[in-house]
Amino acid sequence: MQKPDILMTKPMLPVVEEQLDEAFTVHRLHAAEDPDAMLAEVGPKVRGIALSWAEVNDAFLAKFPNLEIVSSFGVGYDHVDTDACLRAKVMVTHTPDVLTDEVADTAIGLMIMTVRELGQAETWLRDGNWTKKGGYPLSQATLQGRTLGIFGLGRIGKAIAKRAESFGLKIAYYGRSQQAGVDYPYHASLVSLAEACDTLMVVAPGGAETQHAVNAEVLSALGPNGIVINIGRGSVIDEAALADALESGTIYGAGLDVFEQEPCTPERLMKLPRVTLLPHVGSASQATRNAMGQLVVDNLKSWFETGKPLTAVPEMK
Ligand code: 8YV
Repeated sequence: MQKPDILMTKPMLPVVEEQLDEAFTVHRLHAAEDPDAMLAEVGPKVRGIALSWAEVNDAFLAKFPNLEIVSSFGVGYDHVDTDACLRAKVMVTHTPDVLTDEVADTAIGLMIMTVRELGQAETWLRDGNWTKKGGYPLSQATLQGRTLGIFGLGRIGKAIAKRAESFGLKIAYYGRSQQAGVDYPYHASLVSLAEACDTLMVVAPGGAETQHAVNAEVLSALGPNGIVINIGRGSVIDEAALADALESGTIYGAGLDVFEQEPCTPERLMKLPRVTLLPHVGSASQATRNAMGQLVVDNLKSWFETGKPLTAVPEMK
């Protein structure tokens, strides 16, 4: 039987590429000398896409008249216009669950790093300041007694909440709606959540609905003891408003794993002392990334073998 033709938009992990090559005829967009010419030639043959970090919209879909499925790497899929995919009758899958614990672990690590300035303390030691100048200055913030406001209590948000409970933090949340069976106090607006907490954990997905949801008003409601952690998407925070709030002392500090224009990190944030910045490493262990990649492969195989995906995005169900 002829192998289905699929397109890969960027290089993927070796374990993924090996399996895709075995099951499919793979066209590598990133390796094409002339991507437009390549798409014109293979576009009509392509039935599936193994997607990482490419935008899928009407114009992109128009190049693939016989496309059946976009199998996207990552749990977030704000780069995929699902309405356009529904119109084009293209299935979209993502890679939930397999990264939940890893991202939650990273979120807690980033929160503690930020509150207790652990990255800055390590730099102090590495720069020889411990011997030259003495101990690192006492952190003016502590984790103890904090209230964690979670923006986006989905799978990852809940895993973060579970961990934070064991640290003795009080927890509250905001999301599109109050969740049945969840005992944490619910706030119907982000400003109300920010008023009620001093540590705002952003786990919300990107996209138009959450664009710049964390704005100057929310930051002002968080207050001078406030710390913002973002492990979701950079677009959810108005970065200029965040830099203003940090510079003016409107809030205390921030820990960011995601940014508006990755891989660029704003100079203003880089200069601030109580800010911890990570290069989008939330899910970035070999084991977890392999598991995510495996799900990209398994969704494609399942689709072409049974006509059903394993982990369709909610809009498809
Ligand atoms: C990955 C992520 O960094 O799953 C997501 O939505 O943001 C991360 O796990 C990304 O998807 C792939 O590079």
